[in-house]
Amino acid sequence: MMPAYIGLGSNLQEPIQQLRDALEAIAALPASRVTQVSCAYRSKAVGPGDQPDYLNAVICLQTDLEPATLLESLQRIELAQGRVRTIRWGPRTLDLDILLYGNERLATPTLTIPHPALARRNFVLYPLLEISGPNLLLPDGTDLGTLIARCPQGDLVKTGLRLTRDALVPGDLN
Ligand code: A4P
Ligand code: MG
Repeated sequence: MMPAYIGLGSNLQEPIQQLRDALEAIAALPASRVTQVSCAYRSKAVGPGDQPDYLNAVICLQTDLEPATLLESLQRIELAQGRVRTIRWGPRTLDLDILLYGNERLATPTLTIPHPALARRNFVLYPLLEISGPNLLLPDGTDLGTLIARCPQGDLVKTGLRLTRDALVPGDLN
C-alpha cells in the first residue's frame, strides 16, 4: 500500500458536513484505508470575488489504487456532493486534491503529483504537519518543516472541529 495524502476543502453548504461526508466516502473506497485525519482549519478564500471562508483538512489514505484511479474516485465523490465546476478557484461544495502519493512524481495532462500548489498553501501545509510531523519528505528531498518555515500561518485558524464520527473510527484513526 502507498500512503496518499489528500487535501479536502469546502466553502459552501455547511463546509464541516461536506468534509465529514467526504471522509466517509473516501473511507469506503476499495483497497484503501484512512489512517490519519487532521482537524478542520478555517481561512479566507484564495481566489476571485467575495467568497465564504473555507474549511480545509488533510487525511492520509493507505491505498492500492493507482494515482489515476484514485483521482477518478475522488472526482466521483466531488460530483456526488454537488460540486459544479464553474470558474477556476471559485467557491465549491467540495474540492479533493491528491497532495502526495508516496514518493512519486507525476505530470500528466490530468494529474500532477505532488500537487503544484502544495508548497505555497498554508491551508494544506499546516493540516499536513498536524498528521505527518515536520520530517515528512517530499519527492525532491525537501522536508515539510522547511516548507512550513517558508509559509506563514497568516489568517489560518485550527478550529478543533473533528471530521471523524465515532461510528467511522477504526482503532488506528486519530
Ligand atoms: N489535477 C491535476 N493534479 C491534481 C491533483 N494532484 N489532485 C487536475 C487533484 N486534481 C488534480 O481541478 C482541475 C483539474 O486539476 C482536475 O480536473 C484534475 O484533472 P479542479 O478541482 O476541477 O479545479 P479548481 O479546483 O478550480 O482548480 P485548481 O487549480 O485545482 O484549484 P485548487 O488548487 O484546487 O484551489 N482557498 C482556501 N482558503 N482554501 C481552499 O481550499 N481552494 C481553491 C481551489 C481556491 N482557494 C482556496 C481553496
Ligand atoms: Mg482541485
